[in-house]
Amino acid sequence: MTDAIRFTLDGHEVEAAPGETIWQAAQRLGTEIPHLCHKPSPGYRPDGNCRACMVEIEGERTLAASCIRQPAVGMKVKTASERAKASRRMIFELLLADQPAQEKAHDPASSFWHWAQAMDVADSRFPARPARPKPDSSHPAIAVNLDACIQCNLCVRACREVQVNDVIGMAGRGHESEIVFDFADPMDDSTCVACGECVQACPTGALMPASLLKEDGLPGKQPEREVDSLCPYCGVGCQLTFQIEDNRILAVKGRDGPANHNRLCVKGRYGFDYVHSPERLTKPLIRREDAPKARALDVDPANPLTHFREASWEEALEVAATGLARIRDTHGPDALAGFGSAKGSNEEAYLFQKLVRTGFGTNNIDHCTRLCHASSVAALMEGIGSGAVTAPFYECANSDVIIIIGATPTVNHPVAATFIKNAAKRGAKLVVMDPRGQGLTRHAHLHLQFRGGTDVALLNGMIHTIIEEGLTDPAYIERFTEGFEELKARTTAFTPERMEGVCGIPAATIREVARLYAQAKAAMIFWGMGVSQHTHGTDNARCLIALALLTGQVGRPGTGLHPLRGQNNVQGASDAGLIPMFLPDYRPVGDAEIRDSFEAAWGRDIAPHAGLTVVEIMNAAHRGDISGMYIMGENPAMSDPDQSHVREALAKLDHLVVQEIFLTETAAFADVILPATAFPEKDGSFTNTNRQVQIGRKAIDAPGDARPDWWIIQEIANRLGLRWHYSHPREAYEEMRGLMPSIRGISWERLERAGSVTYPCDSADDPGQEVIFGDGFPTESGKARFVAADILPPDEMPDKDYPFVLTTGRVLEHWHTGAMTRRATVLDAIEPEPFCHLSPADLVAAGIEPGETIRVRTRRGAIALKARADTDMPSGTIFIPFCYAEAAANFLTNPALDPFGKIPELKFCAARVERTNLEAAE
Ligand SMILES: Nc1nc2c(c(=O)[nH]1)N[C@H]1C(S)=C(S)[C@@H](COP(=O)(O)OP(=O)(O)OC[C@H]3O[C@@H](n4cnc5c(=O)[nH]c(N)nc54)[C@H](O)[C@@H]3O)O[C@H]1N2
Ligand SMILES: Nc1nc2c(c(=O)[nH]1)N[C@H]1C(S)=C(S)[C@@H](COP(=O)(O)OP(=O)(O)OC[C@H]3O[C@@H](n4cnc5c(=O)[nH]c(N)nc54)[C@H](O)[C@@H]3O)O[C@H]1N2
Ligand SMILES: [Mo]
Repeated sequence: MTDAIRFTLDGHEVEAAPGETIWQAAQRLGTEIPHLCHKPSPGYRPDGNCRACMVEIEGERTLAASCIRQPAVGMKVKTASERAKASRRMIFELLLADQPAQEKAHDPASSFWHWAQAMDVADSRFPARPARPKPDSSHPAIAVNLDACIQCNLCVRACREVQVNDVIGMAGRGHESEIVFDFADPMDDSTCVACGECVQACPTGALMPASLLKEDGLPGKQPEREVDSLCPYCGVGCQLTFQIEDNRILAVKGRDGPANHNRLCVKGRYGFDYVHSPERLTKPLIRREDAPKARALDVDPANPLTHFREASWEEALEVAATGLARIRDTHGPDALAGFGSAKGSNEEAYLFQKLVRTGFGTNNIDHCTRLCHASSVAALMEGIGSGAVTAPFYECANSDVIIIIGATPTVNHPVAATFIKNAAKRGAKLVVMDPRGQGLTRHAHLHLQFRGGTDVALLNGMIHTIIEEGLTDPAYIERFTEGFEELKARTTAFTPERMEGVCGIPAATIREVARLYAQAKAAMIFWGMGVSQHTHGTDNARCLIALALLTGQVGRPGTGLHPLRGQNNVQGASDAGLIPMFLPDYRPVGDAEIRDSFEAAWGRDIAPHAGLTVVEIMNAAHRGDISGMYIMGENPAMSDPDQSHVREALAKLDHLVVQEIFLTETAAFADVILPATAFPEKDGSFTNTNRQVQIGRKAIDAPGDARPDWWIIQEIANRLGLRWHYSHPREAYEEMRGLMPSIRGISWERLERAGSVTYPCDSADDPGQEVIFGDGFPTESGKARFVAADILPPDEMPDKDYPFVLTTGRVLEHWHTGAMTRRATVLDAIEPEPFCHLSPADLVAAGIEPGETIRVRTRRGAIALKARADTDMPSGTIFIPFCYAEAAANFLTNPALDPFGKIPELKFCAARVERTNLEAAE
């Protein structure tokens, strides 16, 4: 150790690292010092308020709190002197006086009771406080029993400093002080987002998962074992631990993974019980002959036997495969298509595309990435030769400017958002570019609330400014890019002064943000669906790439381009080849040499032409050009635009095989339904938005006859004439690794050991590359390419008949089509019904009361739902989340496609708002 501090700990000469506290040094050297208000976890600042960790320092009159005190050279510290021990016992006795008796402890396994027992403190000489705070059981996930609160302040730090939600505070002084939520509201009425960080931090059980308590506040079921795994929801890839009793998940804890450092959000922590839903599919099902597809959606997912009959696996697989083979052999391979899943593992994605390519014989294989970042990936592949992020999201810790455009991380990537908020607190300047207000606005230096659909105008205004004002990095442009002159020529007309009229942001502000970004030492851009889900989504992303290349804001610490990936394995599924134009690792299927190498590896021919994309496949099915489909873990009857059309297409298919965990709106149209295991019921690797490959482990047994996806895919493959014999996902992974240079250095065995490795990773001793492209790009010339974009309006603009802009998206508690989260008790209790969000001014103008049922209509359909006043909405725009089947937003959306990414314009169409109670009154 350089500059180590030599001091004496309990009579031994030891060394502390600079900045290390006595508590930390002691802990590292194996000496445990009691602690309550101190949480040795990343992001937690020691506070030294509870005095449970007092130690004696020779020559000092008073004892010192070891969690905040750093040793000095030559200091003599005694952690176990009688004086220190007596003082610590006194503290525990004082605290014990106010605690519920041990037999009535909410959490007998809490840190408080652990230390009380270790120190042999069983009762107290001191009187208890007369008034005991009442329990607050208002929240479905978090039980609040402040009679156990010791005011150690950890929950306040958890809420304010770690997750930066600013809900919990300390009110009152001295003896009167207490923990409050907002203005002493009941927990459920507060602005709490239920991330549970406070629960995980609480050392006494004053804040606990409600799932672990009985109604009287006493412990209920207790976990008997724990399994380390991952969160099944978003692309952040939080590591977590499932706590299990009797094959049921009782609770979930955050783990110290690279992407989350013990943090979780409400879905990861409290959204797990969908796996125990009584509506899980447990038996293979075959459509009954008396159940026509025209009335498919009459089926009740809780009782499918009105439309389906149960079958053995043998029979169901036979019917499933025979139907597919028949279509292949009579109408040709391109009459078939497959939708794989970004909720399945890498191995499952790899096997699925291999099945479609070699068993069906077509490249008609796609997945939800098409509705998601397809346009971003198209622009990134074209511009920098790689579709993944150039740096992990936590690089923002090293940025001084952070742009968030068309993404709402506090809702959709809540744990990533905590690191962005941490950066803002540290002083980084956040610039939010979004037509709607959102959770990060409060932390932002600037919020550019521009007109929806005008990103190219705003961004071209910035590009123009940077070039015109000489703010580019000429050395970077010269060395690492091509096409600058063309970009310059094509953006000269886009002055901020002219763009102001298009996007609604004052020219001076456009210039200010351009300068801020260009002159930052390190700046990072995050983007999401507001950028990608447009008919000009690829152009939007091209502009973001151009900004980074002009200024050299890529390839260094704190810089980068980060399209926040959505599903937990959308990065991995795309890497594994679940895409119609690419074989694994984005190798073009049209390239004969590449095809040869895969044909050699797989022993089968691969069709030379790229396949159709998601929306194109649905259109082909509607026309009758595609008549058979295999859909695994995807719910297009809810997630694709223009639902009426999609559902007609699904009903027209001669043969539809759906592999699911629930009887979804899509499965309702199936001829055969194959019951799959859910995330915690199987092993597999998953790749998060940061390119981190991580291991998900089987924690519980699947219900009934549900089988792992990889097993089912293999059974279908073998019935289509392929001879596969994988006996565990690791074998599929190793085969895939042999074909994918990006993960060459990440063996399954290494994954099991390390839990997480970042790709690209070339060899067993390559630690994995986090910030990439510092020395060039994986393009033919090694240089990145500028691609200029012109201004195009959205496909369908508001007009007299449809005066509003409808934009769609998500809410924190629900996942996409709701298949999982509407069956997660806590999540559905928090957001149980659909709302259309309108600006308060628009509500007043239309004479609509909040809570009133309205009808929203577009040229494609209409749905009825309640109105909600939302101050984040700009006037003239309405927002509907697409998770509610009873008011499915995608009946309304426009299927018009971006020509490059083939992504539909889910963020913009023209809509009308109608009052329904008027009709009732008439
Ligand atoms: N709770 C929850 N989290 C999720 C998901 C979920 O279903 N629920 N889904 C996951 C998936 S797959 C994905 S892809 C991500 C998506 O995560 P995000 O990309 O954050 O997705 P959205 O909420 O769809 O849209 C983001 C923002 O785009 C803005 N926007 C609308 N129109 C425009 C525009 O024209 N320009 C710009 N710049 N912005 C616009 C909206 O106001 C909104 O704030 O979330 C992931 N995380
Ligand atoms: N209007 C509108 N529409 C949109 C969007 C939008 O912003 N607005 N966003 C788009 C985006 S970004 C995306 S990513 C798509 C998402 O669209 P989808 O992928 O269709 O949506 P999910 O609800 O996530 O569907 C996943 C399905 O997998 C099932 N599942 C979960 N785990 C497993 C498993 O282990 N095995 C199997 N076999 N099945 C499993 C779930 O029950 C669920 O039905 O939606 C798109 N649609
Ligand atoms: Mo997505």
